Amino acid sequence: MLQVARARPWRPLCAQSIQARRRYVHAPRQRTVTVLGETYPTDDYTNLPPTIAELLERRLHVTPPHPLNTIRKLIASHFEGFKSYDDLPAVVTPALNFDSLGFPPDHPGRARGQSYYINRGIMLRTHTSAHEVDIYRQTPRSGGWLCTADVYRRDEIDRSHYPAFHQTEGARLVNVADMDKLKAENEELRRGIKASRIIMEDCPDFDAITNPLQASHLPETVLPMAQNLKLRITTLFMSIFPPSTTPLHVRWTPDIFPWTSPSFQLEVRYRDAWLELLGCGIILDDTIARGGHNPAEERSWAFGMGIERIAMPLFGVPDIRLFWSKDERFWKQFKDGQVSKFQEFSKYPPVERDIAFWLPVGMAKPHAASHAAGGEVGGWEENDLWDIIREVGGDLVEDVKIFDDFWNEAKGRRSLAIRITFRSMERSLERAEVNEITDEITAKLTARLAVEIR
Ligand code: FA5
Ligand code: MG
Repeated sequence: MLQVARARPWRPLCAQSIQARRRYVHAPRQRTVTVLGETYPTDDYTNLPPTIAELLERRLHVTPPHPLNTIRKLIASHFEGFKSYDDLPAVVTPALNFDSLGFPPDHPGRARGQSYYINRGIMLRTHTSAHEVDIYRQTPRSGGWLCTADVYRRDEIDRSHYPAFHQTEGARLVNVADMDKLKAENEELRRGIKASRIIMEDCPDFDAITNPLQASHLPETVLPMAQNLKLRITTLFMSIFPPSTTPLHVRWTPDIFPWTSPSFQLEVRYRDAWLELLGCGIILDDTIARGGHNPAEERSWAFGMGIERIAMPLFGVPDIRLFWSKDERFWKQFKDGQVSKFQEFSKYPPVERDIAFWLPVGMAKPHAASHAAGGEVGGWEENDLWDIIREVGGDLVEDVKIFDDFWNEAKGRRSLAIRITFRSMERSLERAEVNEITDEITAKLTARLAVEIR
């Protein structure tokens, strides 16, 4: 049985009274946390809510007929000869998740505000790249591999962001002596793309200042790799998305990752907006060496793609929460290995509730730049807010927006107002239950974040 000992893993809509829940709000931290049957000591870093710990048991990406399992298999069939790793545990060390990839010590991704920690030394992986170095060590020269897994991030709440999601990581090693063969392969792939209806907006393969080649790399051993990376991924999407009247429209843009250079991102046009599908790049020599290969002889590209982001347009799933549904009206619509259009169950009405509050005295003034960098402003961590709302409201929370944010000079305090949109995928919500959930969110915000309700 999976449980987090510091909290009783009650369900958001069970019949417990508000009083009992208030006792939970004030419960002291327990000494241990049990995740996937293992018990770990907690410390001042522990921030894993029971609602998230429960998700580790779902294993959606290897459970037929779930769409994510189908996507995983479709990707694997495109990368023939690549070895698949689909069963690596989500509980990892920060050393594996960050250090092995050269994340600097002050990288924002390491903050408690952005990642789920079981304790200082153990966390939930935030990306499948956590396994790169270990898998390279098991990969022969000129080999390729894929790894699909559930990953966890404290993130905002909306239709395409969820704190647990799935990624498929893929990588290919190529010997520097084989670049001519690679160029010939690229030509072949290019011909396939020209013959298809896909619209692909490319970006330069490197930029000397903003997206450079590595100092030890000659263009002739990197540019064919960068092209191969983009072409293999573009042809993957060509093969996954059936030809339709509206051609698939994707665009490449430069990106930045601590262990790749040059680096890229791919987005797809979906419902009149750009949806980010993946990040990728040419692996740094340091990481190649940590993975047991000789960087003077082997180049590697790697990508990490969000597979819900592929499944949403492919299966027509309008909201990322649906992938976690236990409702048989969701599960019954799919057949293992087959792509079919999801039929929305009748759409139930949303219910909105607003909460306005003062942040504790001493919190810094709002600051646009640090907001953009991840929401941590003067000790105020927006992700704490999203987690509490998600912990209480579970999957009934469709969206949360801050719609008012001001500084009161006289009080020397910052005020926020948030609007929570509740909607069930499965039924109409009662006003009373939404009120009860909202009251409980309010109680927890007050107890845990020391805010003052206005
Ligand atoms: C990464 O996670 C890198 N590890 C990718 C990578 C691999 C780069 C190998 C270089 C080499 P990023 O943070 O951009 O990158 O996430 C990758 C993809 O995961 C995104 O493009 C998006 O499709 C998906 N994703 C990210 N956050 C969420 C979320 N909250 N919900 C659903 N999907 C998400
Ligand atoms: Mg990204």
